[in-house]
Amino acid sequence: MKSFLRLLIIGLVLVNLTSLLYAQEFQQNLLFNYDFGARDTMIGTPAAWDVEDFSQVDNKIVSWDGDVGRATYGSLKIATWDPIKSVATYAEVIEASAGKNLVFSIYVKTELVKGDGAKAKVIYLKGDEVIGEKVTESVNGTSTWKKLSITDKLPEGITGIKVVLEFDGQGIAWYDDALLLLQ
Ligand SMILES: [Ca+2]
Repeated sequence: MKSFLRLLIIGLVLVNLTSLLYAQEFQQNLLFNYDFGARDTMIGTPAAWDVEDFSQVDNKIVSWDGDVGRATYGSLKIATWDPIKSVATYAEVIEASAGKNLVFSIYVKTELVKGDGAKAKVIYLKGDEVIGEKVTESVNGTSTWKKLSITDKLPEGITGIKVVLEFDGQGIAWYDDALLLLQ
């Protein structure tokens, strides 16, 4: 009985340790609706991602796609026959401080995209002032889900980070599974 109790306690400690490690590994993503699973029912675009040119939402150029997704259903879709520039910004500025290591990634899928294509960037802010930015590579043509990444050390003076998705060209592009870690 005594040894059973001891095993039980060791077991409980191990379970706690594992869930702690799990939590540390998986709860650092600073973006809400990073998997684009949630749709803003009023507007019809992915929740927490603001489309800069609202006429693109009205014209169904930028939308939430419930059928296409990378790991889970839901993505942000841009579909246009005419060449356009489109910008979708994450709804919040993420608090940041100098010296931390930034890891950002997002997956992009494209179909018959001409022009510069789909990319993402992080903009560094000091209050409202822009003090720098890092841009991912661009994806055009036809491509299955491709991971775009940025790693960087945050500069002096930084107070916040803006995450931006950009599209420049024509064709169809989907964005999914965004990740932002500050370590
Ligand atoms: Ca998804």
